[in-house]
Amino acid sequence: MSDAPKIEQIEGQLNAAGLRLAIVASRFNGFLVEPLLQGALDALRRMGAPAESVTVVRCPGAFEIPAVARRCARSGRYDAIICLGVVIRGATPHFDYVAGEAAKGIAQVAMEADVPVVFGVLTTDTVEQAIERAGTKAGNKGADAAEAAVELVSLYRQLGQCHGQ
Ligand code: INI
Repeated sequence: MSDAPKIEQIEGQLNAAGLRLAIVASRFNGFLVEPLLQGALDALRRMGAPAESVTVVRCPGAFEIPAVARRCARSGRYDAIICLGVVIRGATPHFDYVAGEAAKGIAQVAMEADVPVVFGVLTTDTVEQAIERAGTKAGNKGADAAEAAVELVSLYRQLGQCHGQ
């Protein structure tokens, strides 16, 4: 038996049973956002959230995701918001504005919301890199985002920072 003091550890559980979840999915690069969405839905189902507990909210592009996510968070209807989109670098600086605003905006919403708001937006240099992260070589970032959301709901509840707590 060690005499070392026991360190308190708090971590979230991956149990989505009973949770109400919103997925904000942008339509731009839809052929890549769709596998992210399917990955997220599959992960949620495996964690115990049936399809009826999930609402998919569509928006035009990644630039619009933060404003839509903010409204979802403020509605009080959801235990977590999962943001999904794909931004691919082009020949102009447009990418930097769209990707930057999406990342900054989602982070801002996450900081002010009472519920977890997670970033499942791919920002890549090429279509190939996005394909790799949308359910092929490098996993599925939609599924990863869904797991992060469910873990954070549990964590926030333990920390007493979730709405209704
Ligand atoms: N939106 C994306 O989601 N991904 C992109 O790669 C992208 N590019 O490259 O232009 C993009 N643009 C649209 C943007 O998100 C807004 O919907 C549009 O500017 C209207 O506000």
